[in-house]
Amino acid sequence: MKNRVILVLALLACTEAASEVIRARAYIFKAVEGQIPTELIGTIDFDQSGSFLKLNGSVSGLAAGKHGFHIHEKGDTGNGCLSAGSHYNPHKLSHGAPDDSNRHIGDLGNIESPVSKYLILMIQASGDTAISVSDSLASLSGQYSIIGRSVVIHEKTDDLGRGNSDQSKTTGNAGARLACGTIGTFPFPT
Ligand SMILES: [Cu+2]
Ligand SMILES: [Zn+2]
Repeated sequence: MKNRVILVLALLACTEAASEVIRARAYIFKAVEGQIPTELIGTIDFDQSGSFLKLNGSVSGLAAGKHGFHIHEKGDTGNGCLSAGSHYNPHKLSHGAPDDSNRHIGDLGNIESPVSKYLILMIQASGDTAISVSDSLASLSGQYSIIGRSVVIHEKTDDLGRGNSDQSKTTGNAGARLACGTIGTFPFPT
């Protein structure tokens, strides 16, 4: 009897561990002023293991340098990505860096686009921007899940709440929205 109880508990533990990995994806579209974006410029995969969230993907066409990278509260990418609303911030905290305890859930810092190797030839060319971000606050599960919300990529560098601008503590003064995509669950092949 005791062995059977242990076996059942072990099986339950396995099921629990297996169901802990959650995946999602955001197809990233280039923002078009006043419109719903339609030009696909990248994909970002989300992979959650316990409280550890990993984002992997790439986006094309971004200018070299750092770009603010956030989860915004709504999944609506219309009106040039403005319909996605503000940074996802259910706890009403200040904008900050990913490492800060006082930050929005959506504050994932910056992604960085490499300087194109063709710049020396004065040819305007921008390669793909690799995205590799991890976070342990934003999550694909629970009450504050980011599924159904949006990823937004900004024109400028997010100052991580440390700038002089009066927008520093709300948006990181990251400027216009260049691209966005809704975070969704899809039937991933196994
Ligand atoms: Cu943003
Ligand atoms: Zn923020």
